Amino acid sequence: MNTHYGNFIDGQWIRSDDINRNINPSDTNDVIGEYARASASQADQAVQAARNAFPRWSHTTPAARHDILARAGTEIFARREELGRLLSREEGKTLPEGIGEVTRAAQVFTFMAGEALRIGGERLSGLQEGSDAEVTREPLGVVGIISPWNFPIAIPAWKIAAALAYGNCIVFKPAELVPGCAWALVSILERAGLPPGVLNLVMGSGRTIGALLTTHRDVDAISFTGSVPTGRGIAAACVGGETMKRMQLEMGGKNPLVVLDDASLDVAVECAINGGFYSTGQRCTSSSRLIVTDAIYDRFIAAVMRRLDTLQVGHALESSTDIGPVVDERQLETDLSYIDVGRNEGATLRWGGDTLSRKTPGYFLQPALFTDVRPDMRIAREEIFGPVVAVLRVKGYDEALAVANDTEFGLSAGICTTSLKYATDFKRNAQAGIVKVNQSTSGLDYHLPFGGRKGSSYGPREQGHYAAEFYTIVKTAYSSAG
Ligand code: TXE
Repeated sequence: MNTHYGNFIDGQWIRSDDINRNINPSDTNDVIGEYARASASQADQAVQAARNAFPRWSHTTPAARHDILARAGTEIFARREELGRLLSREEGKTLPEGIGEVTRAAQVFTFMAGEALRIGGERLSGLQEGSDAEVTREPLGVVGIISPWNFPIAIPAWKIAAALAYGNCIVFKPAELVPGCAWALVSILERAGLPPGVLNLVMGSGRTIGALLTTHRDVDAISFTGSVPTGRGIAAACVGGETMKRMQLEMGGKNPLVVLDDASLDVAVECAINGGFYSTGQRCTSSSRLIVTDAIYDRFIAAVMRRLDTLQVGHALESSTDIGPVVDERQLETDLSYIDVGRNEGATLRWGGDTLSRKTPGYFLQPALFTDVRPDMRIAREEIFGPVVAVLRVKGYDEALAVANDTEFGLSAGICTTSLKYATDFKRNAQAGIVKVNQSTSGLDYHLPFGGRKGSSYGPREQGHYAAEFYTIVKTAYSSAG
């Protein structure tokens, strides 16, 4: 008998006969639990509950909001090994990666607890004699949070913690593949003392429950992370219905890592391995394009392949594993089809690319390294979202920058160089929301703004103090002595 996990609506855990079996991608015989799928009418109840809870929650003291968020952060941190294990079991990243992600979620709650206290405004002089002006920030109302599978606790954490810190109520719809971390997070926030209705969990399909949130008249804003096509559809729904919703969309990436002749080889190889292949390449900030200049090219490729020889692909919970499985069968098929596309386009598959058998049935894929990739090939242009990396050879820095920017995306961009001149120029001219010098394109700090440009993102940044730009609305008040 598998454990049943319900939805959370207006402070009640609600069971359902319609269930989603949560399967471990490292061992498809392992069922983590049965998670209730919400119906459309339950999602509607969740929105109403959030709407009803909003007047009181938005007027709670900052201290009360701080204490709830801080208690949640403390519990997440104390349970990081157990929750990290759950995360690795349902998503497939390695146990150290899973524990690291849970630790990050705890840090986000602790930081955002402080934001509840730090939220302030400005006082200015008005233009009329005796007139004062105040600019303050108020919560938006009900926020729909729609999250992807690749960071099952960190992404919900940075959206939920920010929404709550600034006084909003939430209906949260996690990705179908990772309900376990979502359920655990909501149950922690319930225990931390959130009043009923402030945070509601509706697990279920994007096309029904997610779409309902994006068109619902009582949802004021949507924060979404996921794929580009879904993001585009959500954007149209948010402005095309009865209400014009505020939205924040974090979507794909095709992030370049430029390696110049003067780079430290060790640093460049570690950046490429970490950014390209860790977390099974399933990060929106992954370095899926390595853009390498002529003189270092052969040494760099040889060194990357030597490192790939040392990496173990296997069960996410085994201590010897460096790279866990692909998240599910559909994503594995996508990865394999792009490996075929790369071969058919004339790129050279220099390393890996085959599926692997392990003791348990799972979606194990060798990392794939393609060389002789041209900028116009699909494997250089489209987000694959797997451990498949394209290497593009260029003559020098100017060509490297042009190739790096030749993409519809603009999330993260990295350069490995010891030249101050090129590092400075790259920071100025890379068309990306995040630029890294001698660091992996992945791996971000929770107190700094996160988001991209071009086709990668739409709307204000997430994380840090910048989260206030999305989760609050500005009010300008004028007053004179009566
Ligand atoms: O994303 P989706 P999925 C990319 C990556 C991956 C692909 C599919 O390329 O292969 O997306 O992943 C909900 N209205 N990224 O299927 O479909 C859905 O239920 C409202 C990149 O997870 O975009 C889930 O909760 N919501 C990305 C969320 O949207 C809808 C991270 C994301 O689902 C909806 C993850 C609808 N019509 C995947 N349809 C990154 N770059 O960070 C679906 N959803």
